[in-house]
Amino acid sequence: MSDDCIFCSIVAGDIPARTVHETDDVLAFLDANPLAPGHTLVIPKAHARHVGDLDDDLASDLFAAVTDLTPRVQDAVDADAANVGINDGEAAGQEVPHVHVHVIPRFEGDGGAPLHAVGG
Ligand code: IU
Repeated sequence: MSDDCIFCSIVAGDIPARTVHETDDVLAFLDANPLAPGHTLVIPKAHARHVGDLDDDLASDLFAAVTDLTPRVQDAVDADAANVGINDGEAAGQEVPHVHVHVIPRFEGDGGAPLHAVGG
């Protein structure tokens, strides 16, 4: 846990979030400023700034949650597809310095931006 990390505060329950999935190591919640209905963030509970900071077990658990959740999130909002991605580092658009995977439902003809604009 990092004291000044907003996602660590969400994990600790100090800041409310709309949780959609939780295990011992991983939390998924709705993005507070969604780019589309159902926009979900999947995070490791342990603080890590970059994907390269994750150990193999945690990376595996995180990705397992993403593969499980992505079709469920799509179904929940009747989406046609999803952007699944990580902004890793400030220059890549990472605003919150705690690893998070965006799952952004997409709809045919929604005119939304592709992955390079996620969270940017
Ligand atoms: P980024 O990849 O670091 O740019 O994305 C950060 C995301 O975290 C962004 O989509 C925000 O809307 C989202 N977010 C949030 O859900 N709750 C918060 O309290 C804060 C950011 I700060």
